[in-house]
Amino acid sequence: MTELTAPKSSVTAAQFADEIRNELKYTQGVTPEQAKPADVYVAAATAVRKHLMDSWMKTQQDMINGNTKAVGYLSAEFLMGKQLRNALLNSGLTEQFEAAVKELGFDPQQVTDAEYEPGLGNGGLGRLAACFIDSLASLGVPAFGYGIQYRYGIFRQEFDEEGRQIERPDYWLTNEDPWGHIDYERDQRVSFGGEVVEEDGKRVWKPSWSVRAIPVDYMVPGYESGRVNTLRLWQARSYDEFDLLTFNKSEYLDAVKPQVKAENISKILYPEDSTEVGKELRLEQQYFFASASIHDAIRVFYPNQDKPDLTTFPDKICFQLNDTHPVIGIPELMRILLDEYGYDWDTAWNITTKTFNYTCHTLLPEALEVWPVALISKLLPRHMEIINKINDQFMHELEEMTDDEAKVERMRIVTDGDTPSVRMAYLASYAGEHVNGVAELHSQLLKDVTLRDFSDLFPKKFTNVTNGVTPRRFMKLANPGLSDLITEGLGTDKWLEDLELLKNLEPLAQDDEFVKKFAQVKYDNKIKFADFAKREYGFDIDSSTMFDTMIKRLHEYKRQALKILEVIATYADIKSGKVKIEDVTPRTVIFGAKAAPGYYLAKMTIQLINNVAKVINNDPDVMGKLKVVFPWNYNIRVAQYLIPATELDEQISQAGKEASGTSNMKFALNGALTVGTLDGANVEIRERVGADNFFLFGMTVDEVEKMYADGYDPAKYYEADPRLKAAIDMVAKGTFSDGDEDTYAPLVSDWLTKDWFMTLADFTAYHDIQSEIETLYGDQLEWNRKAIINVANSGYFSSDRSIEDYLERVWMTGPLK
Ligand code: Z2T
Repeated sequence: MTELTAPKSSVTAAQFADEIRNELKYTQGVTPEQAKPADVYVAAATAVRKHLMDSWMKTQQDMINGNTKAVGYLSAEFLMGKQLRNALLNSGLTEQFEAAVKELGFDPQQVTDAEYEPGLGNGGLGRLAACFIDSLASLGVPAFGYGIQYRYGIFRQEFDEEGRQIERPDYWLTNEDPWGHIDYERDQRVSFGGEVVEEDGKRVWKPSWSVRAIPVDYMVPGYESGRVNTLRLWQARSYDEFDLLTFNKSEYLDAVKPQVKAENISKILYPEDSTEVGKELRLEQQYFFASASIHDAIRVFYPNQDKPDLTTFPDKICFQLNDTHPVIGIPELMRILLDEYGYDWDTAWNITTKTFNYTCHTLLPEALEVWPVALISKLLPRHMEIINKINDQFMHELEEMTDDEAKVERMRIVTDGDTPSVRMAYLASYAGEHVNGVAELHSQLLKDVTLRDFSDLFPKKFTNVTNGVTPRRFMKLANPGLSDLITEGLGTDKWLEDLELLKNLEPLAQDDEFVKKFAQVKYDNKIKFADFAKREYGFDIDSSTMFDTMIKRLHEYKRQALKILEVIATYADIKSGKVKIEDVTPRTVIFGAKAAPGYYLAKMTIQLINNVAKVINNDPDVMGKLKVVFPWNYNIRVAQYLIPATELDEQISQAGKEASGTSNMKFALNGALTVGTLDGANVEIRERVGADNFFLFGMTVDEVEKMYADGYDPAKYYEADPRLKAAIDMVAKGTFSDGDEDTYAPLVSDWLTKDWFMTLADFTAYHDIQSEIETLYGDQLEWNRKAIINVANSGYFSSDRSIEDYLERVWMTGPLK
């Protein structure tokens, strides 16, 4: 007989209920009768954590004693989402939990709702880190995630009366966090400032202030692997010495200043996604977690050794730099080896260059981190010396390699000029053993454009690892209906560990019975989302309409403007009578997006979408055929409801701008069809699911480049397409601002005169593809066949596959033996 459900823990529901009662009493101090759902949540979390404890301890032991190189995933962001359901799934306790909670008189849904979602990331990059540590644990690879335990995560988004975004602090630790545990006495001192002096012919750093980095550990349970890895997030605290020092000078109020300064380091996540913010505090954060993590790895792998042989360090662990945020770790490891352990430069360099690898997540020049030499010198003077020396060494090496002086000059890690600066991507590309992009097209463009000189001279460094997503959270947990249907269709649930097995679903796309079941699952998910949206937001959504979704950070390059302009154009067609209301395919257009608080045009786009919604949703002429909804505060929880309910997925960035995208993968795996450009991982998704099962439109990278070169004039497109003109005119004339023509003037002016991401140039093609979409949608059987083919061919986009690629191409390690 085939096994249809994941192996369970041998614990019975009754035993688990007792464990919860026990935690209610001894942790929460309440009786089951007094308990609130939040108490039951904390109790269940504490209980499940105990179930994971033996595996966690054994994994740590095996990691230290075994001979398998570990991975340290250094990331400023880990966007984990809620933990309870994931921990239950991976420990085989889901059914026991459901039964136990009901026995105690509670609704499991209410209990899991009581968990506050940790939002320690901005978007794709942070969620990728979370998917990767899930896959590392599931594959049994010894690994640490290293990051920052921010006190405030990504802001909570609200909309005001005018539809504008309001940011509220996300004080996520107000409630109990049963998952994070301080690892006492494993703290690290991280120092800043001061000067470097010459002592006995050696350079010695005399910092002026230090903070305590306290590790808070989170268990990362693997699915069916028996392994539990660690996510170690550092919290900044002050040392008591500081107030004593100041206190002695009897400056009472000043006494707490150093504390405040120290604790500020882990206070808040910077809310910018793919835009650089050259703030001092941000560099402090980066150094804080990079330094603490590297020291921690030395402590873990060379326990109780005063004079460890660190030439073996690259055999113990390799660090993956998740974008440039932790790149200051490179000069930090050099400093540790040179100054703390007394190695000579060449030995230190040899160790360091075998230890780090770098993943780049962008192509936008404005997103590449550059730190002024003056700032680094002030904050980390010894590191600046080391970076300068690395730069000198690099320049010499380059002069040996090439006669092209202009090229050597272009490749400087430390630039000269008015504001000498350090290019962190260049530092990482020189010192890192491997450099990778996050999708085929992105990696190619890195080699051809962004890091071209580097790839010319060091071609072997460069590789691609296409992103992936964890099927445990984004299929099994988010979409139990589809998961059960897949398991039924395949006769096994092994696909959750080997997602390529989905391929065997492909024949079922021709089985009408199966297709109908699939359609029913999708419909049920739409109802579930509509209920959720009613409960949480008060929206009235008609589940018989097409669910058309665009969820991602709000960015000009992602082109939410293209989507909303198309909606407006359709509305204009309805108002003018050009389109008969009977001929409109009923759609619910759903947006989810946060804008960086200082990103003016992005915030204005949010305001526009909200006001388009207000007008269209309330216009009787539309008869509910077209509806725009914008659930505020889009996060992992919303994603888990929305992605399984979506039928049409919007991936409409300007070609060459989206490094990969990962929601595109989640949508394909949950049976949505994608309308998209040839950008990021869309290219690979389309290759796999087939051109017939993907709605392609828009300019290619080459066409975009040519248009920039020839000079782009958006006004030409405005004049040429009457629908586009009508839509922009509506915005300009105040249809969505109570007649006020100023409200969106900056946006309109940008569209007509700049339009850097060529929204207007792609508008007509985007509209044309809509009729194809609607024709197909009219044939539900065909639509769902194509959706199944999408699911069947997207197994490649499991983050397990991404991790296997990293193991083979970058880390050169594998599972623990
Ligand atoms: C981010 O989420 C991404 C790139 C960044 O470049 C920064 C952040 Cl915070 C510095 C995204 C990419 O935009 C997206 O295409 C990609 O799928 C994701 O990282 C994961 O690689």
